[in-house]
Amino acid sequence: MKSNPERIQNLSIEGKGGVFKFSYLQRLAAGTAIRRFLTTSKTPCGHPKNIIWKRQPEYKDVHTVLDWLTKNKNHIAIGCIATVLLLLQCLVAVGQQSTDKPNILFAIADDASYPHMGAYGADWVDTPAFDRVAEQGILFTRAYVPNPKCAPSRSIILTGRNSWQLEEAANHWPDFPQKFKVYTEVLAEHGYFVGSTGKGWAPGIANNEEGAPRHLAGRPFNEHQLETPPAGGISGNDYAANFEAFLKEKSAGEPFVFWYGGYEPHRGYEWQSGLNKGGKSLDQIDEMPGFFPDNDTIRTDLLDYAFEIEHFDEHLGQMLDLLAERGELGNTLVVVTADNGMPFPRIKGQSYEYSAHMPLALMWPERIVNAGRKVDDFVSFADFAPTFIELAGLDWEETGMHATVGRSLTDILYSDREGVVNPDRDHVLVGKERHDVGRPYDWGYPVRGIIKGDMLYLKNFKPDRWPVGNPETGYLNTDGSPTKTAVLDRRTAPGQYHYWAWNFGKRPGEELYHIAEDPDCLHNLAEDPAYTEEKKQLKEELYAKLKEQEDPRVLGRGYVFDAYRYMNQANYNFYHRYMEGDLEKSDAGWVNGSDFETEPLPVQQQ
Ligand SMILES: [Ca+2]
Repeated sequence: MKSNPERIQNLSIEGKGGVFKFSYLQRLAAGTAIRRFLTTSKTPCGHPKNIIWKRQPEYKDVHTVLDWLTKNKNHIAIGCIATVLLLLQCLVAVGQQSTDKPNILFAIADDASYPHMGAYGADWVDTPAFDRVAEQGILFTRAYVPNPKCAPSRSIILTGRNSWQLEEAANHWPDFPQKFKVYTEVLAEHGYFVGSTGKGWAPGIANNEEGAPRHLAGRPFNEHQLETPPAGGISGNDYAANFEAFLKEKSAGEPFVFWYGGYEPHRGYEWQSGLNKGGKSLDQIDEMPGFFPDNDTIRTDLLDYAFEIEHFDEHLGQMLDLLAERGELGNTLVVVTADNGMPFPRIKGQSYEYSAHMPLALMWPERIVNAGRKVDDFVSFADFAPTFIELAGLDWEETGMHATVGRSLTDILYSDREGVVNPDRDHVLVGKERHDVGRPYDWGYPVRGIIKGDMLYLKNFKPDRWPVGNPETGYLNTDGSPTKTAVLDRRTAPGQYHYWAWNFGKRPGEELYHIAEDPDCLHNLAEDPAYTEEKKQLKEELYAKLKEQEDPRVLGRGYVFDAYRYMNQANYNFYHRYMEGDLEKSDAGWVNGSDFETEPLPVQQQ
């Protein structure tokens, strides 16, 4: 609906009682009249309100109502016309609001690290759709997910809170607390058409009071399937067709919020799909993380990862084209990112630079000026929900959601600046509790940290625990892969032990890295006297902020996170059930049988 306030303001209608002009003063009085109208059962001229409404055939359409009024002007008492016009004014206001509300397309890949999108210069990953969003919008260089694992990452996005503020939802595979309302539920209550396809909030259980699923990412649209997915390991979901089905079900003019949750590039991969189907070559990879040995196996694995990112991107491209064809791209905020770092050792599920640093591009053609900007402000995933709530014209306090630590990104969206737009956005907090099982008593590996400027400080609260899970249960917080196998093999290879130690060995209580110079986070500066003061300041700021956020881990109640039940019945308490022979290696289906150490490991020689 396109409203035309000027036409309404200048309208005159002749009725039995004379000429009614919709004057400026009457416009001013409209608010009072409408409030009175809405709180009484009759119009000023004595008609029950429902008659007025029934007589307006399609009251949502201003022009239809105007036509109806004009045709019926001689049969309506002038008082009623006045009332209808005042109502109309109200509807115009509502109409303008809904026209102004942007649509939101939130596209999230599953397990992709910064900087593995073409726009960041990764030549071995071809992502024309992501690059288009960056060129026609904003490319972010410092977007971080506070907790780099599927379920907690998505919980942060949906609630605008850090994972340590979400009780059970701090963990992977949780029972998502009913008390935490999410932005999709709020927008659905306020006129948005809400849906999702692919991987929504997962994995875990999120039910309402009646025990029915809440569908936190939005009502699923998953009916359409691909005839043949491009490679084994790639989902059969025809994401773009399901987005189209969603749009077809939406009423004209209704704003939408849609969650495109690609299952890619989550493992598993079809071995050599990047080489054989993606037309890639091993020498295209110009950088190899320093914590991996450089060999053809790992390069091949990386290309297979790239091939899956490209599938995610291909469907994003189809969605952008579809919106453009429908004329809806201009007023759609498109957000493209991933939930956590790539599914490789020392990355996904850890708290390092590759783990938490995410690709992020936003476009909104009608509102973002100076498109093609690069922005260096620190952005946290807790910032998404406040952005969407503000764009929907709502105050957070009225949503019923718990208080957010995020900050709406509109200061960046509405600015024309590149580089650092808002110097206050100078850090991000990170942290984790339990991800995958694999330690005695389903313990987690608690970490908190802060990324500020060029530095990453991490506090490991339980350095006596195995950071990726116990060796005898297969290091379960790293998905099985050719790279994982290659690194595990290095433990006993002469002169290669350090690869195993970086990826799977125990860690000290504190870590400090200069991520600009050492993005691989290999040179721990925590005990370097040159960094004593800097470390102290970062630690103080971290603890002060965590206390402000009432994090149980720094308030002496960290044990609550270990006590929350891991909700996957198939493999909760995996350590004890496996060690006692009740479970098999194959019950941890995301790793390989060869990942389990069969001999007790020697004392670690770090
Ligand atoms: Ca993930």
